[in-house]
Amino acid sequence: MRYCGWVVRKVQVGRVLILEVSTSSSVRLSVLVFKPERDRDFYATVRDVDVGTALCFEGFPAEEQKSKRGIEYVVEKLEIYAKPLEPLPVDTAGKTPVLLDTRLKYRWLLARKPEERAIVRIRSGIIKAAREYFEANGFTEIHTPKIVAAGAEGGATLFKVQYFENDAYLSQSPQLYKQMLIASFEKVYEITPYFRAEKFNTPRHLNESWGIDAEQGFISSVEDVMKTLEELVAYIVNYVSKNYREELEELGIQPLQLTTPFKRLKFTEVVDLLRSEGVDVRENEDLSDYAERKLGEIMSEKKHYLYFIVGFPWSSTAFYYMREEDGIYTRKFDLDFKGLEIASGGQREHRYEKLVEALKDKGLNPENYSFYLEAFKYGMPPHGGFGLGIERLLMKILNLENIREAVLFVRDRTRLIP
Ligand code: AMO
Repeated sequence: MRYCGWVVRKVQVGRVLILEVSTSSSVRLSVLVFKPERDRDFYATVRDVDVGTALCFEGFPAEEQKSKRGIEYVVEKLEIYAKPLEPLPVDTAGKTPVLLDTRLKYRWLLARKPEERAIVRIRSGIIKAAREYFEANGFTEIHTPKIVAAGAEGGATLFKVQYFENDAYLSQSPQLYKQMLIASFEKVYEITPYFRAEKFNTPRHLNESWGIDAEQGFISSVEDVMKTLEELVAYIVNYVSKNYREELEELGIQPLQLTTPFKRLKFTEVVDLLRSEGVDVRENEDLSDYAERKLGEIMSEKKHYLYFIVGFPWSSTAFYYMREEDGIYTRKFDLDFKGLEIASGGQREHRYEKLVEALKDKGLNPENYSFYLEAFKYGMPPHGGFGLGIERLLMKILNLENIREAVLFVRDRTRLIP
């Protein structure tokens, strides 16, 4: 076998030279052991190698595995590809701790470290699992525009771009487009960036984040959509637990095994529950971060780590969620994972007249949404869907404290490079 990677540490023990190499084949390091009498041909070359060097080697695992840091190899062939021009700005061997700020600046380089690599690999595992789930369940993958003329999630968080002679925006969500496609597909999904000009700097928000969006038609109730979401999340989490054992171990995370259904709580029930614990909550507003966290504690005590909150008040939601007959509540839900919202979704308003009314009620001009509204004229079935935040899910699976750790190149209030 040929392995390629980068030297993260070089140690001399007596006359034995050891190179610790980070390769793509495993999150575990490859420990290359060179003994002067056995490896005379390589010895001079290896002595010259610095931390950071890119190399490939062929070899076999040593009979006696003594290193705790990785898998020991006896090298049979060695090719040096590139030496570093200067010492590395960060310690890729993981011996020296790094501040979050430095970590975010050099994530692309620190990804040579097993822990950082493990996070990136598990993130890619989430995407793989989601695709597998959707493909096995009759969903078609779509791509919708990221430069758009109208927002779906409220004007305050739109990034404006100059689109030739017109004003345009970066897409906050594929919401309008995925719904339009329910005029021709029963089930669609998209793995997509969300661009949101949220001004606050929190451990849970990014200005460019990624979502797994789905939309399905011909539903009989919002339950059909919740079922898809809980199945998807359980599939992803169980897939990661099964296929990323080494990565989870590297991060000291106990693999989770989820079973469905997840607990469902009515929004009104949540209000009562939180009030009974002395938390200040309003009936007509979304839950605050504090209330969400508090609910997470209450639910964790009952061993409910993932739970839905269903039936948010109309005054707290976007225009496209279906309103109940009472006009006060909607068929919008959130899915929370230990006190953090990881997804939102719901049943949509599919009746043309009601949708126009809803836009007006939210102070929006239906004319700006005419391209979207048109899709509701030609046989739009009852439908619903959701958006699942990839970084938020990864954060919860790996117990990350800050959402920035869940993404390789961070876009937040102060970061536009790298
Ligand atoms: P919502 O705005 O709740 O719903 O977004 C869906 C999920 O995306 C994640 N998310 C974010 N993650 C990090 N930083 C952000 N700034 C950010 N914004 C959102 C969260 C959130 O639960 N169109 C609807 C979904 C639908 O109804 O289909 C929507 O976008 O995990």
